[in-house]
Amino acid sequence: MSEDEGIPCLWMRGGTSKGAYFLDSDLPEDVAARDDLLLRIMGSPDARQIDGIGGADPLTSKVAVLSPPSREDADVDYLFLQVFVDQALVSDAQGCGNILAGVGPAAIERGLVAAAGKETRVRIHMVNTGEVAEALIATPGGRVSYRGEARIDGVPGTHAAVPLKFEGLEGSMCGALLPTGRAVDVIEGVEATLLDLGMPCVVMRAADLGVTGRESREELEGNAALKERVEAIRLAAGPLMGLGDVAEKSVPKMFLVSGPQAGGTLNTRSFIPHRVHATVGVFAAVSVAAAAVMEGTPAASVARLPEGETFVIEHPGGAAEVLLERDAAGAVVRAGTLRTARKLFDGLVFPRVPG
Ligand code: NQM
Repeated sequence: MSEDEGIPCLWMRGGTSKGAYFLDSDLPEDVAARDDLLLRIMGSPDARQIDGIGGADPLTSKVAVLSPPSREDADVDYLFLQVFVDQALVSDAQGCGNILAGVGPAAIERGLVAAAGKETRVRIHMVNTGEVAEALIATPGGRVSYRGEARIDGVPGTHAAVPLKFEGLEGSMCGALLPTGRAVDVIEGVEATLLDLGMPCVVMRAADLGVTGRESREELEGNAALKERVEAIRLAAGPLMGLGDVAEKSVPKMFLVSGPQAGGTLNTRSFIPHRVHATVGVFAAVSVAAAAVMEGTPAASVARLPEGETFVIEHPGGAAEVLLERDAAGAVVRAGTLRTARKLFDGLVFPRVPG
């Protein structure tokens, strides 16, 4: 199909993010041509993304590319791409657990996966990091249903629940849960945990950076000195985590943690990495929860640990629950969370003409 005729696109909310879901077969095979097309579709680079469908926020400038499974233990392949808003950059150097919530429904909508009974289990190969996630999708009468009673903070109303389960997330992009071999490093004079349980993250005490950790997204984004310091720490952490030069990457995510404010495990604000997250990333929340159970870490020093497996990660829009199942030695063997997703629009997208 030529660009002038439009490209089939599903526009969906996945968790607390929003993105364009494509079939791989509808996009150019050449990666540079694909990325150029996605920039033009989203309207990047432009702070307002005015000539594209992106929402002028990293959380609404996301892409999922779906294709038939390349492994036997999966039903569908999912490649996540972050389309930068104000830079001509498309990055596959992270996954995304919020957009993941829309992958099962999108795969069924597009006929890549057949609905099977009232609920369809979809095993999703997350191509960016190599693991397989499992999602349970409501499919009464053989069609995806988005209606239901599940509520997640950061999204108005209730929707069908999309439970997600993960295994083997350690070192998803960094090769090890603790890529420096230590639970605490000191960077630019700040204690930090550099870890990767599905998402490379740097976890620091908000107080060590001169803030309470209860500030709004806008307040933190307006604090130029803080942003500069966080970015300096991020640029130093990237190579230590085996990620190389991260100047043009959207990882690691930078977490400021503080004590719980609403009865949860701990309170977070995250730079992803230049804007502040309106809520919290899924794999990022799993990683921060894991940092909280490591002795001596900044996260452990502020956390109120749960009795059971449910960790409540507070964020600017409320809280997200993540489940961590640990073995006798304390290592996380399984993780999970509950999200919702919704089909917003199904049609053809018309990219800006190049040049
Ligand atoms: O950590 C935003 C999101 C994310 C990532 C980001 C995510 C995750 O909320 O799994 O979901 O950190 O860029 O969509």
